[in-house]
Amino acid sequence: MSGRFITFEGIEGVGKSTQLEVARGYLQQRGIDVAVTREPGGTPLAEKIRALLLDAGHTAMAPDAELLLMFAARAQHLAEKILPTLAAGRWVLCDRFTDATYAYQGGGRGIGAERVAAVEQLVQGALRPDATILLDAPPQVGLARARARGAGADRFESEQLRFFERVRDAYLQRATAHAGRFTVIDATAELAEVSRQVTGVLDRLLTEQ
Ligand code: Z5A
Repeated sequence: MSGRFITFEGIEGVGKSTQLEVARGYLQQRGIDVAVTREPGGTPLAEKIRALLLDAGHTAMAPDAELLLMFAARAQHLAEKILPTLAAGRWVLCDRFTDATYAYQGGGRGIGAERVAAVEQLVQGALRPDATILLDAPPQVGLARARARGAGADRFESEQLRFFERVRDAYLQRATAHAGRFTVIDATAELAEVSRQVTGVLDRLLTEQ
């Protein structure tokens, strides 16, 4: 049996990494073999592309170069990790995937969904996540949480609030357009409540097994 592919999405600081760990623990307790990974990145080559993408010194990166680097990293990640892991019957929990490209490059950078869809088709064919959890919060909330950690801002984190508002709008449009795959969770809620809703999504997937 092939595994399930679950992605976690949302703007910066909404709690994706936190909830990925909650999901990992919950599934492992139920005997599910889980692999946790992230985008851009997840393999040595894709992590090198990630470093190029996040480097705040690359101020002149063209939007199409950013789009293609995201998908170059994704192509490697799919070939080397995601597809073999699913084929081995393991579940993959991924911190961001192509919905992030629709949101950040399509919405935030203004490239538009059609250009993103063209490259998605080239790189992924029909592959889509089985379920996507969108942690939704106003950008002010996510940015405040992320900045409280005190690390320096990368190339995306250096963007203005308006950029993150466009990203959030694009995510919510994706969730409406693909309502069967997405679950939108209010990420401003208490941690325990967000976790309860995340594990509810996992329970649904487990009963479909
Ligand atoms: N990017 C892109 O443009 N296009 C693409 O296709 C892809 C990515 C795949 C790297 O992302 C950048 O790549 C990203 C978009 C771009 N840049 N941005 N922005 P990343 O995923 O590596 O980085 P990130 O989104 O900045 O992750 P993050 O800052 O680590 O956020 P998070 O994982 O969502 O949050 P967290 O670390 O779990 O939580 C943040 C803090 O909030 C932490 O102290 C928690 O304890 C706290 N927290 C979490 N939940 C709660 C609740 N419910 N209440 C209170 N406090 C909470």
